[in-house]
Formats: sequence, C-alpha cells, structure tokens
Amino acid sequence: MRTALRTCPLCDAVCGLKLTLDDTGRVTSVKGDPDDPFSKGFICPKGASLGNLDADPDRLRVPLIRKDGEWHEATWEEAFERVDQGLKDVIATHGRESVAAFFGNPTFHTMAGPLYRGALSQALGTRNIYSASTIDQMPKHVACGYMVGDPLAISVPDIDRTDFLLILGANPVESNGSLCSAPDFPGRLKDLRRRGGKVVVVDPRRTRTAAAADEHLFVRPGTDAFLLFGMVHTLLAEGLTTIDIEVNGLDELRHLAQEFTPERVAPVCGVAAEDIARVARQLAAARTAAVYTRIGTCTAEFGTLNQWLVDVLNILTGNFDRPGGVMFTQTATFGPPKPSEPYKTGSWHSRVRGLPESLGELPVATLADEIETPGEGQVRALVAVAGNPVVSAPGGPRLAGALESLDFMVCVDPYLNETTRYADVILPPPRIMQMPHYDFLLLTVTVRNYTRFSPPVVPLEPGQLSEAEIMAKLTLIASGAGADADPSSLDEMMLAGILGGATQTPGSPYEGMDPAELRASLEGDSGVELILDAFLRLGPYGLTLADLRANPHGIDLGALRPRLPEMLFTASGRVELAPPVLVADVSRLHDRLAEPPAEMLLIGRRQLRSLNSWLHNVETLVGGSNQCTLHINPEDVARLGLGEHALVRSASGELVVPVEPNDAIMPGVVSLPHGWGHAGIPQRVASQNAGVNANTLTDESVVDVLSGNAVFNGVPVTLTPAAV
Ligand SMILES: Nc1nc2c(c(=O)[nH]1)N[C@H]1C(S)=C(S)[C@@H](COP(=O)(O)OP(=O)(O)OC[C@H]3O[C@@H](n4cnc5c(=O)[nH]c(N)nc54)[C@H](O)[C@@H]3O)O[C@H]1N2
Ligand SMILES: Nc1nc2c(c(=O)[nH]1)N[C@H]1C(S)=C(S)[C@@H](COP(=O)(O)OP(=O)(O)OC[C@H]3O[C@@H](n4cnc5c(=O)[nH]c(N)nc54)[C@H](O)[C@@H]3O)O[C@H]1N2
Ligand code: SF4
Ligand SMILES: [Mo]
Repeated sequence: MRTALRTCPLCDAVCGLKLTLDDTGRVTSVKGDPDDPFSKGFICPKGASLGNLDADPDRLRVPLIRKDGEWHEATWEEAFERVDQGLKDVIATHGRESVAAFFGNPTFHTMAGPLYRGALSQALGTRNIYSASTIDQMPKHVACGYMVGDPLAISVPDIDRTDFLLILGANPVESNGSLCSAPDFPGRLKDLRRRGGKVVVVDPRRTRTAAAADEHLFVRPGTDAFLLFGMVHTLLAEGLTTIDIEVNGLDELRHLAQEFTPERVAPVCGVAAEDIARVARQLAAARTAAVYTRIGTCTAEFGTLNQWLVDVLNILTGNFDRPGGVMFTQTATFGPPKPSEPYKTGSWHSRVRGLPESLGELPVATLADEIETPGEGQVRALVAVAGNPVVSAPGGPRLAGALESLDFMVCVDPYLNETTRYADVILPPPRIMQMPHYDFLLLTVTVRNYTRFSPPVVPLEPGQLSEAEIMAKLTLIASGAGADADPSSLDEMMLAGILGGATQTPGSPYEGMDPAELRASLEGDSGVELILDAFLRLGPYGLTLADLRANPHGIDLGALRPRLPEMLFTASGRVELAPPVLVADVSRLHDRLAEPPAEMLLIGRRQLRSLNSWLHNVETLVGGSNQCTLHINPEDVARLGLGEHALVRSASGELVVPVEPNDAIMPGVVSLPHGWGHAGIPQRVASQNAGVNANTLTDESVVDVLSGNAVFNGVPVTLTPAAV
C-alpha cells in the first residue's frame, strides 16, 4: 500500500486528490487532498470514482485496427504504419484539405492536448480543424476577442470576494464550474452568502445552484440577450453606471439599448419587467458584483451577444477587472503569443455553408456537411483525438453516417465507443494514473492564482506509449516523416522553438542567452515535462518544475489582481463596448422581438455523476438519479396527456424518451441530458445504461451566427404520448 497525490483530470475544478494504491498499482481509495491550498479536500462523486475509471476493464490497452469490419489488436508499429498509409493515400488522391481533425473536451485537460494540438493541425496542413470549442465556449472567445482584443482573455468571477453574484445559464453546484476553475463551487457559494453576499440565478430550471441561491428567476430558453439588454437599458436610463476603465462605444451602446426596455423584453424572455429592472439596480448598488454565465447562454442562438452583454454589465457597473468583480487570472506558465493584429473571425470560411473560422477552427455543426458534400476539398479522412462527436455534436446520428463513409479515420481514445467504432485505427492513451498532469488551460481561469503539477502515479509499461508520444507520432506522420520517426525529435523541435523565441524576445528572462545552454538546464522526465519546465521558467512567477515537484499539494499564488491595461489588445487601446461585428448581429435580435415563441423548447441538463459522454461505463456513476430522462413540468404532462414515455420531435429528428415530471422546470420547457445513447458498443456497463442521444434532436443547421457555435438550448420541439 502507498499513497500518491494528483490533480483530478475530469472537470474544470482541478481538485487535488489523495490516492491509495496497492502493490499492483491499483487504486484502492480516492479522497480529496486536504492540504491542497485551493481545493482543501473537496471531492465529488466523479473524482471519488477515478480509481474505477482508471481500472475499467473495457479501456483499450493496445491499438486496434479494423479490417473487413472486424477489430484486431495490433502492435504500435503496425498501427502507425496503417495510419501512415491511410493518411498518405487520402492526401495523395484528394489533397491535404480532405483531412479533418477533431479535438474533444479531454484535450483541454491532458498535457498532450494543449501542447500538440497546434503542431498536429499544422502538420496536417488543412483548414478543416474542429474542436469541442464550437459545441461549447466559442461565443465567449469571440466576444472577448472583439471587446478586449484577445479571444483568450477570459475573465472569471471573483467569487471569494464578491458581494453579489448573478449566474445565468450555469449550474456550478452540479458542473463544478466551467471557464471558472473553483474547486468546491458549492462551498464557495455558501461562503459568499454567509458573509452577507447575494446570489441570483437565471435559469429555465430551478437547479441545485438556484436552490442554493437567494433568488431564482425562470427565463425562456434562448432569450437571455433580451433580458441582458433590458438590464443594460435600465442601468443607462437610470444613470446607474460607474464605468472606471477606459472604454469606447458607450453612445452606440446607449443607442442600441434604447429599444430593449424591460417592458418590451419581458414577454419575450418570460421574466417580469420589474424583476429585470430590480436585478439591474441590485447589481449597480452592490459594493462589488459579478455576472457569470456558461453553457446555457453559450450554446444558444444568440451565444456571442449573450457573452458580450454579460461583460457589458460587468463594465457598466464598475466590476470589470476589479476585486469582487470579474478578473483575469495570472497563471504560472508563459502563454501563447499575444495578438499582433486586431482580432477577427472569418479568416476563412467553411466550404459548404460558408461559416466563419474562429480561433483557427471551423464549427463542428458543419463537419457532416463537409464530409457528405462532394467537390474539391471534401473531407475524406478524420483524425479524432479525445472526442465523441457522434454523441456530443448537434445532429449526432447524421454525423455517424458521415463518419462511416470516410476513406480513413484514426482516433486517439481509450474506448471503442459511438464515434471510434467508425475508425480504421484506435490508438489508446495510457491509464489515467500513468499520465503526468498539468492543467495548462484550466489554470488560466482559476479564481485564485494557483499551480500544481502531478507526476505519473504508475509508470508506463515497457513498449507502451504516452499520449504525448502518440500525438508526436501522428504529427510526424502527418508531416511526412514516416511511421518510424522518433517522437522525441518533435519535442526537441518544439523546445528549440520556445527557447529560441525567448532568447530573441526583448524583456524575456532569456533574452540574449544561448538556447543550447538553456535546453541543458531544463529538467523533466518526458518531453511534456521539459516543455512545462520551460514555460514555468518563462512565466511571471519564475517557478521551475522542481519547485512544483517540491510542493505536491499545489502552490497558492495569491488572490487575483487587476490586470488591465496589460490584457488589452484592441486597436483603440480601450475596452470596446460596441464592437461593430457584434452591433451588426443585434438586428437579428431585433427581428426576433416580433416572432412568437415556440410552444415547447428543449434544453440540456448536466448531471453530477456524468461527464459528457464517457463516464457511463463505471458502475458507481450510473443508475439511481443518474438516468437519461426528460424533465417536464407536470402542467405540460397533463396538458399534453403524456404517460411514461413521450415522442419528442424536432426539425432534425425524433426520440422516444422516459418522462420525468418535475416542477423545477419552467412550463413550456423540457430538459434532456446529453452524453447518453450508448447502444451498440462493447462497453458493458454503458450499454446496460444506454439512454438516448439528445443530439438526435439538436439541429446542426442552426448556429450562433457570429461564432458558428452549436445551439443546444432553446431547440423547438413537439411532444406526443408514446407507448413503449
Ligand atoms: N446536447 C448537448 N450536447 C453537448 C453539450 C450540451 O450541453 N448539450 N455540451 C457540449 C460540451 S460543453 C462539450 S465540452 C462536448 C464534449 O464532447 P466531446 O468533446 O466529444 O467530449 P466527450 O463526450 O467528453 O468525449 C470524450 C472522449 O475522449 C475520450 N477520452 C477520455 N479521456 C481521454 C484521454 O485522456 N485521452 C484521450 N485521447 N481521450 C480521452 C473518451 O473516451 C471520449 O471518447 O459536448 C457538447 N455536447
Ligand atoms: N457533473 C458534470 N460536470 C461537468 C460536465 C458534465 O457533463 N457533468 N461537463 C463539463 C463541461 S464540458 C462543461 S462545458 C461545464 C458546463 O458547466 P455549466 O454551464 O455550469 O453546466 P450546465 O449544467 O450545462 O448548466 C447550464 C445551465 O443552463 C440552463 N439553461 C439552459 N438553457 C438556458 C437558457 O436559454 N438561458 C439560461 N439562462 N439558462 C439556460 C440549464 O438549465 C443549466 O442549468 O460542465 C463541466 N462539468
Ligand atoms: S469536481 Fe471535478 S475536478 Fe473535482 S473531483 Fe469532481 S470531477 Fe474531479
Ligand atoms: Mo464543455
């Protein structure tokens, strides 16, 4: 028996864990690490099941190759040769543009994801790059890009110090937060209220977060932009603004907000005009306040306008980049280069639907179009890393058919699942316990400045590849170096690039130094650790990997500090309140004012013991309250004469689902969790708890126009009784 410490890699909360392992390397218990200065011993049921997930007998241990419809275990050499041949054939026949890549949610959580995604995309030489960002947070990037000039400059609510927290479209008591890393979010909300602060939640469901708040307001799905505009209107009309940063565009904003009076928007969003005005006044009156929003307003038809208006509220009330308001994290690592030109989307457009590129990628909502539509540039091959788009992307079943038609597909994934079943080759990453862990991305959105590194708990077996080595091999294959290229050669190239750049950058701690000498001074047991060491040394705290190893519970780097104007990259050098691209989209909102709402609207629902599509094969995480059911208000059940099951129809598909009457949901709204629909896969527990794929109903033809982001919330549906 021994104990080990590591960060939980599952969700954005980055909890520190304390593990017990037996002498075979099996995890026998998982507890919260009480000595982690950030998570202080917090753990959720998913983290507590990490040992079971790690030991899941259905996880793939060796590569699989599909031949004539049958799966065969293969050596790494055979698998990479097959990948080399498969990609070569497609590129030779159809060109590089015919290869697409998809990077799924776990690439935000692994070390290999953030470090090799760019290199692999570049080596593939295609503009058909897709990721979970366009089924998640792309509207946030676009809004930040146009407002502060940097799409990665995402502010987080300073929840430990705020006096008033307005939450729209997020349920952090169950999701544990997102684009806002705050372990024990529920405890932090309790503390907020204990010190006299207020929490208001706007959500079409009375969620566990709403139940833990001072006030909850139902909002009709998809209409937050109206509500937010109504609040902006109130602040401006009543002279309640206290702008204390340099801004541009206030007059334009005032002009735009004029028509969106609380009275005008109230019938659209279903929130009373007096409530809209009152919450706006409370926000202005609070000593400090923060408005926070996530999936409910991002994966929505006006996703980017929502993100923009949320920050407009933070700015108008003097809470942007202020303690107790929303603030920018100062992470320990040196980040990507800062923008050198004004931010814009649409550097290229998708071939079939003309949807704009943003952050170098295209919307997943159009991947099926790109595969199915013949012509120059048609996608014929896919490299999918840590993603299950058949379950997680809008119009999932259609995408399944499209994947089946590809000439070649390779997946990096530990499971044979709804998506990887269409691959020709599956390359499995090692067990979770065999991976080093550092949250390059999540540590940029922590509510305190904090850092923690976890070395692998269990070593790789002889001949086994790390995820970084798999990604490096794919990159080298894509660049034409062949199946037997040495993965460490890519790491050395990346290190040379990082160190070479730093020695030539004025003001860098490495300016004018010798890159070879610097390379020799780096420490780490693998390429990713060496790169991490370099990024830490170049980072704002001058830490080293050795420092992090010496502090295995993590290091608290202090409360967030104001960071403007250092974070600003707009052409004007001010924060833009009315960027022209966003302003132009207001006409779409304006048109919607006159349209009658659909009778029933579908929204999603995250469940405490699920994590998107891939934890349902763990016994301790399925069953009980974790079921794929349709939440519906009892009023609607009676009105529609529904029994135990309902047939739900949308513009893109239909499903028969178990009905779960629930008075916590607004009448006229139904909620179905995503991530289910596991029929026909070899995972033993998941296939017994299959559920249905919610993305059968979501419509890939409808996106947030500015970001191309998928719309999962506010999908018009009709319901009829169904017999099963
Ligand atoms: N209807 C609806 N759909 C949604 C959402 C919604 O709210 N409603 N939410 C959306 C959001 S926010 C997101 S982020 C997406 C997520 O959707 P995806 O990005 O597709 O991610 P997951 O469903 O989590 O699938 C993760 C895949 O990665 C694999 N995996 C797990 N760990 C590792 C690892 O360490 N390495 C590798 N290589 N693979 C690994 C898993 O086996 C699984 O196949 O779903 C979106 N889909
Ligand atoms: N347990 C668990 N935790 C997770 C995940 C998980 O699958 N399970 N997934 C992780 C991922 S990938 C992400 S991105 C985060 C997401 O983190 P959150 O955004 O906190 O997650 P959700 O539970 O989807 O919260 C969205 C809320 O928006 C509400 N909503 C729906 N439509 C609307 C609308 O039109 N307006 C408003 N105002 N509200 C609306 C929904 O009822 C729901 O309560 O969670 C992460 N953490
Ligand atoms: S809240 Fe997230 S990070 Fe913390 S233990 Fe649960 S799954 Fe892991
Ligand atoms: Mo997500």
